[in-house]
Amino acid sequence: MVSAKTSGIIVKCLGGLYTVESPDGIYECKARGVFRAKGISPAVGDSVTVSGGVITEIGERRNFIIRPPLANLDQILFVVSTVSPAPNFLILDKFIAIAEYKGIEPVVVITKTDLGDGSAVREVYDSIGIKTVEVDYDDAESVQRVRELLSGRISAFTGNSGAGKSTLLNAVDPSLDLATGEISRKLGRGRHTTRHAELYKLAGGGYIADTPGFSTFETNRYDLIRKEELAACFREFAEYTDSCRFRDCSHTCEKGCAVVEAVEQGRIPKKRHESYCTMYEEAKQLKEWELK
Ligand SMILES: Nc1nc2c(ncn2[C@@H]2O[C@H](COP(=O)(O)OP(=O)(O)OP(=O)(O)O)[C@@H](O)[C@H]2O)c(=O)[nH]1
Ligand SMILES: [Mg+2]
Ligand SMILES: [Zn+2]
Repeated sequence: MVSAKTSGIIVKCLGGLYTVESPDGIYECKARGVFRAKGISPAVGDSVTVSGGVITEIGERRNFIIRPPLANLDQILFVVSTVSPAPNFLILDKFIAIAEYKGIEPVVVITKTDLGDGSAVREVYDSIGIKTVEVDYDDAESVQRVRELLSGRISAFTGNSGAGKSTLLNAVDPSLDLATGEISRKLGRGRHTTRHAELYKLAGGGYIADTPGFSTFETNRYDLIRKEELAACFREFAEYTDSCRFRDCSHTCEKGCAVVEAVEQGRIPKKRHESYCTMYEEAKQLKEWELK
């Protein structure tokens, strides 16, 4: 019954039409005109109230990513392949920093472990308390671990094109039947331009966003982090930043910097600090208007 009042979650948004999944069914809805007047647009992932086929209320957002527009993510799974493409720590750390900034749990998923060794990536993130999973398609248990991570939560997959995101999602839930390989890349570009995001309900509970992939360029243009806020996005720095000699320490190269010292002593992975320093330099170049 369309006229009844119900609440649910927006799973798809296309041309001003929203698909809302609620416990009593799926509704195709429009948004109340007043939202537009206030400059609010409902997004995939929003918890909403629907009445008479119209979205009348939007629940407060726990978090929001701009591109693709997704609200209320519990976690982002960063899919990294051991080879083709090879891992890029800087890009990975940029995405992880954005997730931390927004309070979304980052998880690192390592694929193509049959073609290369995933331990270098795994060790870095294990050591700083970020969850990692190595996927090996000859080991059903590893796919089961991903399934369990996704169960009951709203998640998004991201990572380089060709890293194996769709392959993994299909293994987790074969009913998704996502395109993989070359076909996917051709379709991917088309979908990319439409900025279309969609949440799929998983057989094991929970929702997963099939996104066209957050590209490198987008990290630089959207979701910028100020240099002063960057250290807080590197969780393993937290126990040291209060012990630096200077209060305005940038944690890049200062004398008496407790972070730099921890890097030298091997208590913070060197790779992570390198990413931090590069991002800090980039953040320094940002103009105020870019941070609006
Ligand atoms: N050997 C091996 N090949 C894999 C593995 N995972 C994925 N592949 C292959 O890698 C290619 C790319 O996989 P996709 O799942 O399409 O990658 P994707 O991340 O979804 O790529 P986009 O959709 O373009 O972003 C496909 O040919 C897969 O068969 C793996 O664990 N081992
Ligand atoms: Mg894909
Ligand atoms: Zn410092």
